[in-house]
Amino acid sequence: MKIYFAGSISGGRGDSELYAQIIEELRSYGQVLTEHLGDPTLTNMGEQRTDPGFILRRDVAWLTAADVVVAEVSTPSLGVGYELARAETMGKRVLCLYREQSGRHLSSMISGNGSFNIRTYGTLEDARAILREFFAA
Ligand code: 6K6
Repeated sequence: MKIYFAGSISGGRGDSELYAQIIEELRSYGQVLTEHLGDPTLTNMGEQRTDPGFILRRDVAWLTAADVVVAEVSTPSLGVGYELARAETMGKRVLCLYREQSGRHLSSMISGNGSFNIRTYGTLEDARAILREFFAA
């Protein structure tokens, strides 16, 4: 099972520790192609020396190879939105994990998309239970 995990980079790295914990959990279900997203040393500037065209081609190749996509969508991110749209076109199974936060709401472009499995959670334990359900289905 190849898993493409999507989470914010330039959109903000406030949830990077949570991404690392979700990635750790995802490892018990398969190979996570995008493990770098949980790297606490990765800032919202990304790897500035890396050619953006290279990153786009590599990430789309990983997305193409993935069996499922799991996106943490609590921090709004253009890149995650783009990946979700590409995943939809590719017909991938997609799980979006969204943490309720006061004063914020998930973009209607994501919440209104019936082809995504969108689940709201509070704690990491909740997220683990959602992942168990998603991978058992
Ligand atoms: C390389 C290593 C660390 O940072 C970099 C450079 N940037 C990116 N590297 C890998 N994936 C990226 C990079 N920038 C965006 N992405 C992809 O878009 C990731 O797969 C994320 O799911 C998503 C984040 O988009 P933004 O708009 O928040 O950056």
